[in-house]
Amino acid sequence: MSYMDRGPGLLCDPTKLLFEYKSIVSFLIPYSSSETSNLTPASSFEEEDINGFGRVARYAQGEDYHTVLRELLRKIVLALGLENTARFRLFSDSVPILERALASESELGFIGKSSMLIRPKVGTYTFLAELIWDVEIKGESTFQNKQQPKKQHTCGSCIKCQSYCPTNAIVADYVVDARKCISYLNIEKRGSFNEQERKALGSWIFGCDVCQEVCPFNKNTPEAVVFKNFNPTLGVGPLLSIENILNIKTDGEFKKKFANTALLRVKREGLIRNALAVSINQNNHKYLKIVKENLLTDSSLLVRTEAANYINYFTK
Ligand code: B12
Ligand code: SF4
Ligand code: SF4
Repeated sequence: MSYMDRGPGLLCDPTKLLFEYKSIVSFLIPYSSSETSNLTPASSFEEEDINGFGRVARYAQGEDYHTVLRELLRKIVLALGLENTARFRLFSDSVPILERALASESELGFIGKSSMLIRPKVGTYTFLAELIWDVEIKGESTFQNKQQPKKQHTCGSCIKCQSYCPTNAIVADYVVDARKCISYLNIEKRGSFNEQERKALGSWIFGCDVCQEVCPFNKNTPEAVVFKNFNPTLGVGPLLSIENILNIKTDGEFKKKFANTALLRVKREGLIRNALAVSINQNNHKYLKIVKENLLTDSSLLVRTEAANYINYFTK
């Protein structure tokens, strides 16, 4: 995650992203709800029922949000007739700016102890995106309007996200130690896992939703606000077959299989690494043949290393 290592100067200064910056418009786009009809949350499956499959976090189950959100924001600029006159840049999870702090300042919600931005009645299953431009927005900011202080929502005495986090990654209220977070390990981390990291994954092959599944703000949230492109039937859905992943032989095949999904980020070798880790955690040795025949001679050093680890684990 070295892309975030830029210091407060870049994280907090929009002129570093657009020199002519005058204002930022923050967007919150729901991708899932408690009523999502086509969705069986990956975490709702019992461990014994999903042997041979890896769990996928909700945000990655439908179409790739990077593409969908850029397109959406571009349409908004077009609809305002500003595409040719304004200087603007559109972002979502792509640059080192404090998206949750911006959303909180824009009063789209509040930051919960899990560090997620929570919008009451909508929950946490939301993406954040920004339009940074040289357009001055007239009118009084409600944030600066001290006469009408904003309604304060908080987590109260709840600590469910901390108690249920499988790796104790929420080390204090509002503080996530990314190195312990499953979502870091199975998406952002490059290279091999040590034993502790491998165990931490459990059955999560891409992302993790535990701290959100237990959050009371995600109960009784409406489907009506969920953006249709994030319907899990349009992407990979909640579970991935380990065997299918281990049989992906080339990067080209991987890109084709996961085109327009967020899984492209982890690359073929990362997804195979995760699949082997999940299989060890599920005590599943039925892939020994595929691993020995295909993966020990793979073009990727990471895949060869993880293949050797898998074989050692079950044959030592
Ligand atoms: C690095 C990163 C991660 C890391 C570290 C996460 C972390 N909590 O630090 C890892 C890989 C672990 C991760 C995991 C996930 N991530 Co992430 N991640 C990011 C990324 C790229 C940067 C966040 C970051 O570290 N910023 C630096 C720190 C210092 O800032 P911060 O976390 O925003 O929090 C600070 C401020 O909010 C500030 N603050 C707190 N309260 C207030 C109040 C006010 C008024 C102000 C001014 C400031 C302020 O203090 C906080 C601590 O310093 C953002 C996109 C972005 N550019 O912001 C997405 C983002 C935070 N991730 C997102 C998502 C969806 C996830 C996952 C749910 C994915 C998944 N299902 O697997 C998990 C959730 C884990 C969790 N509990 O946070 C969404 C969150 C949407 C939301 N509704 O909150 C974001 C915003 C991407 C997006 N555009 O939608 N992520
Ligand atoms: S995403 Fe998973 S590992 Fe990360 S803080 Fe939430 S529950 Fe813990
Ligand atoms: S689970 Fe509880 S403490 Fe954690 S973010 Fe949700 S309301 Fe806040």
